Amino acid sequence: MTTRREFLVGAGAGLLALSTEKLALGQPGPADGPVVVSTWNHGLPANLEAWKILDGGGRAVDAVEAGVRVTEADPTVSSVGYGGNPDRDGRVTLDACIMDETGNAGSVAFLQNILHPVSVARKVMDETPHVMLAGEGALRFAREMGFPEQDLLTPDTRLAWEKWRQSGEYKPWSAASDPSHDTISMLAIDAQGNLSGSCTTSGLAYKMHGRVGDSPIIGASLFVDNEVGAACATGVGEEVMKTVGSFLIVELMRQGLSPAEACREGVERIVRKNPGWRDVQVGYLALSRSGEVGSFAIQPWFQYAVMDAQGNRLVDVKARTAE
Ligand code: SD4
Repeated sequence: MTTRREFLVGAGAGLLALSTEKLALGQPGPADGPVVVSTWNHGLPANLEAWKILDGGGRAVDAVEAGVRVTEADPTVSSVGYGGNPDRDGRVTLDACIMDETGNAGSVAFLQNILHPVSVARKVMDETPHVMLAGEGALRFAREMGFPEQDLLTPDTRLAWEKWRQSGEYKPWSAASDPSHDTISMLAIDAQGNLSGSCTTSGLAYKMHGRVGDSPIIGASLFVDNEVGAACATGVGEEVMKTVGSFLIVELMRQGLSPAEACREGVERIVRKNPGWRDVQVGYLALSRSGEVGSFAIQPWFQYAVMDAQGNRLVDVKARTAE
């Protein structure tokens, strides 16, 4: 099969210019084949799971749900699902969302004791007339849908929380020297050229009880528009929410910016609004309808994982503080 790269190289400058022009009009051609991208290095095993569905001709929405479930179940990932850091009261509270190619979306916020919040978000999307359920109501719905309850605190996260409690310093946003953010957000294109995305997290470590971040907010942590592309976020959710980051990035792509340029502008919006921007981390990741991937972050330690027919690999992301 001819890849997009071979096609562009073989077609010469004229066609390249044409494809750039189409992009500028916000109408990129469809992707050559499936692509999945996700935040951080735990995106590698998550991508593999998503790829099983994409490679078999399945839907992107099924792939992004299956992919992040791997991270939710992994006790070594301290900011997602089982083994996620608790809030300052010692409770693991989860935020997650999912969005499909038709613009349908589902989300859960402040959900406790459920291993797979992304699948509850999927049920909210598929089985209810609503987009978002929170707290006790989300838990009741999860029970009704047959999700089992379990304690998500592990011996390791309990120990770390007890240690933190001794000082009890409440500074969850002071992320400049703390590369511990590791929410997973995932975007995918399937063989039909359809886009979907997901996001799931236990949020900032030792946050206030009841705090909800960007991760369940459609438009903040995640946005998908099948005509244009998709974007997602990781990092300090307050900054992402205040700038409606993922929606902003998709809209900038619609106006002709590449995914990387749009992610950079998403970061610039935070930099311009918040004089304390050097103390936070936010990483954006975007995927255009044509399969182009781009990313940009405030701090230099953000990485994303990308998988396509060429394989699964980790990419270091350019950062604003490194400029
Ligand atoms: C939040 N955005 O709750 C999440 C945290 C995160 O990498 O992404 N960590 O604000």
